[in-house]
Amino acid sequence: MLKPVTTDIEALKTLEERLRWLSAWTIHHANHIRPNDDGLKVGGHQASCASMTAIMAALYFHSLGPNDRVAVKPHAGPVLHAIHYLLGSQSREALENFRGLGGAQSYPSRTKDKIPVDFSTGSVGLGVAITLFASLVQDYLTAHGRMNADDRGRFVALIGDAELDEGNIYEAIIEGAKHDVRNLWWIIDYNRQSLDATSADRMFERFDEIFRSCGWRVVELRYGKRLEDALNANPKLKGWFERLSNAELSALHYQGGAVWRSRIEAGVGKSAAAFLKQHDDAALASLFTDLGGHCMETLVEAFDAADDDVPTLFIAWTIKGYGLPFAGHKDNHAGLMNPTQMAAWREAMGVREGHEWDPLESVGDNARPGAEAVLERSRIALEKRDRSFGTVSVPAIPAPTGDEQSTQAAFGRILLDLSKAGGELADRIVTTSPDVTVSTNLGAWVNQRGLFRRAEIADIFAKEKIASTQKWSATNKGQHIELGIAESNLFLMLAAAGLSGDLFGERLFPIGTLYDPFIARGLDALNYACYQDARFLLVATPSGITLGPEGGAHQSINPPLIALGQPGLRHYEPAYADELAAMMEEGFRLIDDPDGESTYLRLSTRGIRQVERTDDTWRDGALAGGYWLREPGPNAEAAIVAMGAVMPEALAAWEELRGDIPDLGLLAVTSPDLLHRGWTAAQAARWGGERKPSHVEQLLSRLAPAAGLVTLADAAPASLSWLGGVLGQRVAPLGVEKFGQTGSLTDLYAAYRLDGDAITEAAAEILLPFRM
Ligand SMILES: Cc1ncc(C[n+]2csc(CCOP(=O)(O)OP(=O)(O)O)c2C)c(N)n1
Ligand SMILES: [Mg+2]
Repeated sequence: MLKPVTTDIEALKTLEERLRWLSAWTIHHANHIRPNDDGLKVGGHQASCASMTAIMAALYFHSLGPNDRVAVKPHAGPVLHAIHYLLGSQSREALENFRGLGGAQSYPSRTKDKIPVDFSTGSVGLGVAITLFASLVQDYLTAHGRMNADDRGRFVALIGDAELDEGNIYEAIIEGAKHDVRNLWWIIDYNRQSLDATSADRMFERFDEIFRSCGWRVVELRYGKRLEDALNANPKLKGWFERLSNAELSALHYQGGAVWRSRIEAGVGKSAAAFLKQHDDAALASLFTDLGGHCMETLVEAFDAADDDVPTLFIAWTIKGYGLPFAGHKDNHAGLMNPTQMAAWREAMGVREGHEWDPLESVGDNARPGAEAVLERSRIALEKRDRSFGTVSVPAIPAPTGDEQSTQAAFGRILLDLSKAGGELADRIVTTSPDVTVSTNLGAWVNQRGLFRRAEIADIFAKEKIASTQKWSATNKGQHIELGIAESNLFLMLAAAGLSGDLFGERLFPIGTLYDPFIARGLDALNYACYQDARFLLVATPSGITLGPEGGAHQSINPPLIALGQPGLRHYEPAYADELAAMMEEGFRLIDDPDGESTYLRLSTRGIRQVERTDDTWRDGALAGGYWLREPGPNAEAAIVAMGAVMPEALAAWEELRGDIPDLGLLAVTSPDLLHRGWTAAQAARWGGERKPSHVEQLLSRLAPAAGLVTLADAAPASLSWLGGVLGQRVAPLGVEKFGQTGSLTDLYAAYRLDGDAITEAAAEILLPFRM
């Protein structure tokens, strides 16, 4: 890691003040100065920023090197922007447009902000945990010889103390302990306030124990130098101070010197008399704000001391709203200084009116060269490496052969074939699963490519010659990262591995597998991964009531609807193995395409008879969201529209009904998501004068204008029922609306109306207007 030649504490303090000013001013400007045409509160968090300006100054202007990556506490976004403003990498225009369209984002965003943001944050806890998985990806890349060990960086999370209530943090550190993660610094802005109020005292010291037991070093920065000296000189005062509850302490910080004095007199008595005599009220208030997270010497010393790769938790005591009029007030989370308070503070900071945006305004001639030198040094230290990471060619993926196949088995087969064939793509695939590796058919791939662990782990069962189809030894060359059952971790792992090109200059092709209903378990982390534009394949299998005897707790209903509303994630639901092969090829291509996205494959364990293909014309349609599996005739009054594992029922019904409905068509939908997107995009384009119909419009216009659609999906019927809105056709939607249960396929399809009888009845219903 690149370190500055000298440590200039005074310059860092100067820069800390500038960060506190600029972050508060950016928020103030957006709320009180910029014209506001809709009357909505713009907002921002001046107190949350002031809480960690010293920590961030010490970090960015002293400790960070070019390979280090940081997840910034969401509400300290304006401090990150101020840092880049001082470094010259953020424009005044973006700051003036903070929280406006195209301006600096409220919470750091990799995709929307113009400054380099390593990890987006916003949903508290997730930004913290992703750093752990990014460190694991770094270890993976170095072990695989894709990254030079000297280029390894440190992953830093700047954490609000209330974020420690988020369970995903503990799920992550438990997984991290198993994988012996390193090069992590998690720094808690321990201001003991959350959004609503001051935090509960009962957790004090518990966090240390939790982290220590997961192998972390815990460094508590409770006192600054001045306060530490004063308290050490007076043990009674120290004892009294340390017994104050979070609420009492915050209230005192808000109330100020006179109240500190009377409380100390009452609580400590005579032995504090000399101490109180030496300090006037202002000095008292200032002394007690000298907590570890505000003391530059303390911070720099602590960061310098942690120069190994042991994962380290810093608990830096701070005051929420440090230096601002509402410091310590329990209601200050979204509090904004009013113009009068801001003007008074501006005066106190020595900022001239009209010069509020000047980067080094109020920095005297003596201090300026030092501050400029530190900034210059930091600019060099933070310069990002060139991250162009080339492209990987995706080979054609042949469909597995076999008259009867399930999409889940075909998935396992495709990966096995890819592994055997070898090549660049196969070598860059990294698979991961939360304890469902075997049951999602990743087993054969893992047997070929092995589990990844930094330190080798022997397969005891194999060593003892106990028969098993599954090899379970791990080496640092393995390509499967096994996770415990914590689906949130799966998505954070996919997010980190899916950003590896940008973070490390090496593209990986991550594939995560889980059971379809448990997407809901990690949904926020999935959304978080997509929000950052991480690229991966998500293979959710098995799905739906087609799971039969497994029962309702494992039978998913609504994931296709989730996918329909999830940006950055393309849903494909194949019925046949050749469709799946085409979709995986497309999914891999999309991972590497700058304008691509991630892909969600919803698969099934139901073995179904494969269709005979006479040509390849189905392929483009399947990749675009649907194709006519049985072409409609010229005057089709109806079509069956089916998706995924229920295709045999649709085909059988088509055979049976086409005597009565001669032009009946069967539309295989492979992605409601893509069809819907294409539909709305075509409408938007028509608004702009372009008249090209969308894929779904082209498909459905093959039917008579008043034709009816029977839609069929092993999922919420709304996944397909919207198709009626495209050309105004009648729809009889079949699908699953109640929780599933155990049963044979025949029984369940009959009970949930996914069988031939249900299709016939539904067809009769939609044909009624024609036939009356
Ligand atoms: C998952 C999630 N839930 C709720 C929120 C709303 N929220 C934003 S900040 C916050 C509390 C922040 O407290 P803390 O982490 O201690 O930060 P600080 O005191 O430094 O502002 C809450 C509840 C959120 N951003 N994300
Ligand atoms: Mg807090």
